[in-house]
Amino acid sequence: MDMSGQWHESAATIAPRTELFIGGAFTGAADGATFTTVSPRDGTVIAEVSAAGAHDVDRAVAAARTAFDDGGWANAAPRHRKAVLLRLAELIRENLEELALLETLDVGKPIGESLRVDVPSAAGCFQWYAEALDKTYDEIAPTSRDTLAMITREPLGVVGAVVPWNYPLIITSWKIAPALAMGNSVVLKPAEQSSLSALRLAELAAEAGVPDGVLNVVPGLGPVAGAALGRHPDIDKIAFTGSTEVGRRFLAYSAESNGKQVSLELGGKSPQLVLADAEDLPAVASAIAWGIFYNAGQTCNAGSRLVVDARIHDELLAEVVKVAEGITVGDPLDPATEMGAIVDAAQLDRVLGYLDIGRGEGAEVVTGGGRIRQESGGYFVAPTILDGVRNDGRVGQEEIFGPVLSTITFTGEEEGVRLANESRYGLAAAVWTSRLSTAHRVARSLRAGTVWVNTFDASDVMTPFGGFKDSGHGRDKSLHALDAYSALKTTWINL
Ligand code: TXE
Repeated sequence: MDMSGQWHESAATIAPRTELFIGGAFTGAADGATFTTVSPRDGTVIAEVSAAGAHDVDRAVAAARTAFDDGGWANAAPRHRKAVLLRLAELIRENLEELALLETLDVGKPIGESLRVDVPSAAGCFQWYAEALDKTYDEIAPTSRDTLAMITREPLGVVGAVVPWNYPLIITSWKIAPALAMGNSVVLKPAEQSSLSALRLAELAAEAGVPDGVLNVVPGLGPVAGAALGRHPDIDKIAFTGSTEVGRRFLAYSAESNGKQVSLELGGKSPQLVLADAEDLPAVASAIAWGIFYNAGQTCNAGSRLVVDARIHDELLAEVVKVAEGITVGDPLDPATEMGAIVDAAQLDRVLGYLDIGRGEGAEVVTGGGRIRQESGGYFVAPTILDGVRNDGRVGQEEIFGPVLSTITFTGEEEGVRLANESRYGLAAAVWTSRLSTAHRVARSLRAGTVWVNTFDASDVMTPFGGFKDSGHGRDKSLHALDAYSALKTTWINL
């Protein structure tokens, strides 16, 4: 049976939520503004989505503040918030197919991945923070016996979450699950390419028992709705994932407004450092290929630089090419598809532009190298491998955010580590070696928030994720994220 038929049918009949979600209800923008959301799988319009203006952001922040001050969520027993967030995790799982379809239609990722990875990870994230929140204790300082000094965590208040389109549900859950767990109210702005799953999520949160106004969603354009959140005087914290350029704007918005906290998870140019003694090159090659071609390279920690010792360059690259050429690029609604579309026409142009820049810099296109499946109307790029890339050139340094692997060659561990670190980014890095001491030594030398040894992309909600250098600061996931959504209060008591 052709399973894609079933998904095409569902896609034809799905009726996504398209309005702003403020104070527990869907509502249009005050001025009636909308923007068009297009499916990158075929270039067709999915829906017109309400575009929040500054006035709508004000309404959402006011609803969030009122709900926070009301205390129904912030002051509820942790056990109560836990039950609600567990119910939300369950509702996400019960609506797996609908959420997966929204995600795939909106951003063009393969339906199999939305079903197996994106939706279950989001549910798992809510579940994990729900389970954690009534096991988190406060502290008493070891002061003298005639005083008691309690150190307690309190919610920050109103949190603004501004997220990108590459993993809409997952990255949203990384922000709002710990924020809600700690008792904050949230105003979420999804990326303009990917508002649909966020709006459905808000509805499910309400169904789970999140009180009106505690979670608001304001789709809209970055420079309008995103900037209004960044500059809002009544938001206590912005949690942002996106480009380095926009991330820095949020620091400026904060400085210009109320000095709100800002946490930034930004871009990357993660090296796959393969030393000459790496074992099992076919397995290494598979990890390298999927480390860049998964989600069509639109992953902040994508292993976009293959930094390989000259002694194994030819053998390894041949294996990576084999994997790349075996990847099924196709209709994201077809369950057999392994790599889907680039999110929109602008991003497609950006990726193709980098391929021209690479050629201009003297890189050799070993496989791929351009747009494919153009007849579908969608935005597809072939898995592409560039060889002979200069680490200090543009394709060696800049985040392409597409299915393009840049190969850089070195000789000896020292040069390899130096090249791996010669990047403005520091989100993630991997080292492949068969020697234990080398693995530890190199892992210590790599300047990145996550280092993988003989693996790539291992991740779990229980481990922190975030960057060094221009990849930002602050960490998503793990118990450490609870600190990012709470403030410490010290209370002294005279005994
Ligand atoms: O990101 P933006 P874009 C990188 C990647 C990609 C490039 C551009 O290299 O090619 O960024 O992608 C909101 N004020 N990453 O343009 O613009 C926007 O609406 C306030 C890496 O999509 O940073 C969206 O919600 N907000 C990254 C969010 O910022 C603004 C994931 C992210 O969009 C704004 C995505 C403004 N002036 C892109 N302009 C990662 N780290 O995973 C935009 N926004």
